[in-house]
Amino acid sequence: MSLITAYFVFLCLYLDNAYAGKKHYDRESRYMPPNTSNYCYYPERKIYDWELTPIEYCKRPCDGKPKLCHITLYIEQFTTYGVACLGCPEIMENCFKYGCISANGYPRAIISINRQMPGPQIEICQNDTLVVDVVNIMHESTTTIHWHGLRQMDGNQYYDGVPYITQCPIPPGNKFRYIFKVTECGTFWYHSHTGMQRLDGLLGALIVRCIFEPLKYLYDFDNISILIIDWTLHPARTLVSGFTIHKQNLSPETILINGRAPHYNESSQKYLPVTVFNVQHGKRYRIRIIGTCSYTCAYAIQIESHPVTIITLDGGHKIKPIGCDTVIVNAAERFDVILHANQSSDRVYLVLVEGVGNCKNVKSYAVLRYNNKTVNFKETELKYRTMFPLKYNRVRILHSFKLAMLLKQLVLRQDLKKKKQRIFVL
Ligand SMILES: [Cu+2]
Repeated sequence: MSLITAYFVFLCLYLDNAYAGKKHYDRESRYMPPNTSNYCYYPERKIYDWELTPIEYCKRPCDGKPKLCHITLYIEQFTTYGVACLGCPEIMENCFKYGCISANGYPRAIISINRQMPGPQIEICQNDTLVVDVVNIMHESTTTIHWHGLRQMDGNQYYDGVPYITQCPIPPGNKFRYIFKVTECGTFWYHSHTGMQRLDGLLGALIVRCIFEPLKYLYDFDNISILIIDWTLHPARTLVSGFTIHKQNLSPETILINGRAPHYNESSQKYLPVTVFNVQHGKRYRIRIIGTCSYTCAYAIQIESHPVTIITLDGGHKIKPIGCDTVIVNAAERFDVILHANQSSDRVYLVLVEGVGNCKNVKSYAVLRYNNKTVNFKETELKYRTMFPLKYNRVRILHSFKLAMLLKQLVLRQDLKKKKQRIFVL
């Protein structure tokens, strides 16, 4: 009897190995994560069920107890300044309605995530396991999501989001589950890695807080992210078709800060709301600046009357804190800075962004206010028009930029130490 049992066990093991071997060399399975089967179905569309997505579930002080964070991202063809914005800006609250992506005040085909642009900010702790169901409800495009800055190690390579390399692109009407443990911490972001979908808004912030944060003593709050999105009035595919060397200086039309840019609506003589950041007087804020931009230009960022201190670069790379007035951000770079809210709380301040080089005519702003002070968007708009070009040494910037390209940060930081006004280029 025991001989028969032993024979049966060996037979099972043999068949299992043979199957695993076959699977390993199977051409199709190269693109599939282990333990999944090919599936193709149209997801059940419970319209608006993303409103119930517990995106806040993992946002917490990091105590070293890892969580499993399961969220769903619905990727959809959508529009800016669409029906949900009806009445905006005459009826100001409509500009903040769910599904209203006011952008720069013009309707434009985009790709939204859960009807938001940028997509929902994912906030987790180091060592959490992220489970993201990406549901493609676009009609005609495939998609993938790349988690920018995260090294997908230890079997996570299937979830890096590079179509045809690490996964099959997700066809319309299908979903794909990304599942990986996040062992790094810092400021990251996610975006489509398919075609030019990133230029159409398929992006969002991914904040991974450290279990042990040695720079915690430098700030009181960690709740502000600034996403710089370069924006055009036309969808990306219409811009790049026939792209030739003659069009290499292609520049965006405006810059969205967290999805909003200034705009004057002539028919109603009203001003579109821009993004407003609120601070409490006397407190110090960790601000995560993310270059969610796509063009070749860099962008200069200044927060009026508020020099900042840079503490980390590109995720969790900590540097010796360095003060500066202007931060220059290129596509995909991240800067974590400290802002001390120590100015007069009687007025509002502008967060100014301006293109560098070929994009020097592109500018935008957001508002920094103290203690929930009411913002008059007409006043801020009039002030904003007087504030450009930004004051910083452009020659030095370009010079520094070349240096940075050659020698990365070392020489540049030495150079900055000698100057009165500090500009930071990565
Ligand atoms: Cu990226």
